[in-house]
Amino acid sequence: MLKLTVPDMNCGHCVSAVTKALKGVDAGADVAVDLDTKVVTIRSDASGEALAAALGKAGYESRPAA
Ligand SMILES: [Cu+2]
Repeated sequence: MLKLTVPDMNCGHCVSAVTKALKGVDAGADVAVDLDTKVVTIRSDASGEALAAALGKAGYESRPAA
């Protein structure tokens, strides 16, 4: 399981954009977004690098959540 902090997420639109970007890498990924903490929890076989790169392409910086 991968947890990424995505500081620029602030509304439902961001949640769907982030979710869509991650599912573009792995359609079967399990994505859970917590807008309060801005943490995205991802269950996927894809690499963390590939997932973070897809988020970057969608316009969202991310870093590993503590
Ligand atoms: Cu938004």
